[in-house]
Amino acid sequence: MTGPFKPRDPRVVPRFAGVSTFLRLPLHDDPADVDALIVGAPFDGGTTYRPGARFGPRAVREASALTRGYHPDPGIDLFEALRCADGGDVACVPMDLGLSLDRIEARVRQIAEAGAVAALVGGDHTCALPAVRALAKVHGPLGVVHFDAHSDTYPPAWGMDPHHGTVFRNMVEEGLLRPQDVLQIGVRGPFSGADDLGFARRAGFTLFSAEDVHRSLDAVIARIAALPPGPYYVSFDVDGVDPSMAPGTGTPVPGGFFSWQALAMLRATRALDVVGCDVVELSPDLDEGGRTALLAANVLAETLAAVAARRRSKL
Ligand SMILES: [Mn+2]
Repeated sequence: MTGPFKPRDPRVVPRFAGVSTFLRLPLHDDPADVDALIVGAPFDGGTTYRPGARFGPRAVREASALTRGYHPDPGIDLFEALRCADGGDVACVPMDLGLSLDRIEARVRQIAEAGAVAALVGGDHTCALPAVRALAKVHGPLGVVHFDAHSDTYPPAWGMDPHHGTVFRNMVEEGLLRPQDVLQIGVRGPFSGADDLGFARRAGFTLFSAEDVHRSLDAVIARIAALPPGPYYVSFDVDGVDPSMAPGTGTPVPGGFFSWQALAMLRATRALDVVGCDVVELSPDLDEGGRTALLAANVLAETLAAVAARRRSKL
């Protein structure tokens, strides 16, 4: 084991100075040395509407200037409890979806085989598919807590499968999930048709709309905490959050949950064995004042803090 894996001290190096990294952490390539490795997946070739998520990792690194380590709930210093590092970016190829997904899968598999949690910063949601492929190979079928305006279980588009709106269907079809342990939170209409959520429901997913979150946040949190044992993946599409708080995304949908509700729900994942996570669909060119990037950076920190709290509870 090497390195302290701590952010630079902001009272020594100002937050606005230096080279940007995820959560102001050191760059470190080898997952064997850390508990969690954060990697960028700068790829948006699976996008069906407004592109730009390829610039997400870069924006999250810059927004990470304002992230901090001590989380008062659950009372844990993320960087004391968990050795984390910025593992750089996967070398995605902008005009080759298959090659890009293969490279993401290889990197996530390397991280998982080293025994570390893989934290992916996208990129569009297509990036979650190779991540889950890799994690399922190492850990077996996964449960998922999936935050999103969309179910992403939709049919191919223009003959293309996968794209960023198909990946949770692809995961079921490939046998990568425990579908009864999948929660989709924030999904909302209007839809293209009455059966838009049919695949998800038939697969056995449990769905909570954004309105469910607003009306019954505590029930949603309780449902997350009550998920059965097993390995889990946490997938966070920033468009689950209301566009007023997360405008920087390609396919916004009004009526989303709020950022504080997102963070509260992420905290509930401390009840789960999370082996991988992502934050995806941040499109910085569409962001106003960088607020969506700041949200994404905090989603990343909150998810890892939950991982840290889970480990502490098992000690
Ligand atoms: Mn999505």
